[in-house]
Amino acid sequence: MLEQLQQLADEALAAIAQAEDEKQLEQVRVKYLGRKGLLRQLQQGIKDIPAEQRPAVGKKFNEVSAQLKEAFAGRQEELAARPAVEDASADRVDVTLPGRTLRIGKQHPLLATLERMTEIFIGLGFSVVEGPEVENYYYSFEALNYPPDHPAMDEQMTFYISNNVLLRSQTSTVQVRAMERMQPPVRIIVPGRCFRRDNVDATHCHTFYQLEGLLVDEGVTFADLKGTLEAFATAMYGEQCHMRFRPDFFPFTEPSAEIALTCILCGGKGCRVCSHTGWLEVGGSGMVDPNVLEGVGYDSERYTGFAFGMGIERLAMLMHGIDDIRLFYSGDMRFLEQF
Ligand code: 2NM
Repeated sequence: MLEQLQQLADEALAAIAQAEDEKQLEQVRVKYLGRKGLLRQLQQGIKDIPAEQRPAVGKKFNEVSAQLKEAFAGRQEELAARPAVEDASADRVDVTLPGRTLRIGKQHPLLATLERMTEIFIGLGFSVVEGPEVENYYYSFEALNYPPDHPAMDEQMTFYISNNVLLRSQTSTVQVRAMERMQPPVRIIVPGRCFRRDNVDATHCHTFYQLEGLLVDEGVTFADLKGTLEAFATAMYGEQCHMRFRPDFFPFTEPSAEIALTCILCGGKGCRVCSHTGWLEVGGSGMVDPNVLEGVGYDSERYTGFAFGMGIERLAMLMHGIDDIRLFYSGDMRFLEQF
């Protein structure tokens, strides 16, 4: 009992000394000296100890109680006498502390890539056109010469809002709308968000970005298409970067070609990223099908045109050596701060 009492006294004295203002001190007082305080609680145990020890313990109780009351009064005086300036000094600003740096945002790597591509095509005489992400069936398929039930539609599985309204799976829809409004010469690029019903993995996402180009005029040839894309490849990745065409199929172009660029990571020598081919597929292209031109009211005997489409994510991934498309949409600052 004596030991417990001494322990309580030590604890209470420390708490009194540490109380920083009158309010804290009062809390300490209530805790130890209050009517239901710890000292009282301990005191109630006196009746359980042997009678011959009671006088000594009782004496100690009185001593501790007096000691604590004195310490309490002393600390109370100290706190009351504390000069006002000391209060103020607690709030003083330390002007020598380093400042908190504001986090300044910066451009997302996808947008940076998109803007670079856009600038290159503007330099080649194209202008930028934008259009709706939600489209109807006509602009999505019919106007682009998709026959009903054609296997090429499989690639176009997208999100339907109703039978006739869907999220665009390519920005060609906007080019059809632009052609309806304009007369040749047409020289436009359409950057924008597209959607498809793909399972998400390292190279696919249900939402992605595309840049499509379209040029319609008298006497436009396949050579113009090839020259334009070669000029783009050089401007984007440098003199060592070249373009390769291989036959492909799209309903809206005939003939059509897959676009591949010299692998920018290995310079065409062959590496893991290009599957040791030295080439990277970045999109598709071709001569606009006469049916598409006639569909927007152009005379396909007089006008010809070329069109192409490239995936922004793909180009950004190649440029920065990024191996997972999902990183673009993760919002992970550790990823984004690297650019
Ligand atoms: C591509 C590939 C090939 C394309 C065609 C048209 C339009 F509107 F003129 F028919 N716009 N974009 C096109 C052609 C897009 O993307 C891979």
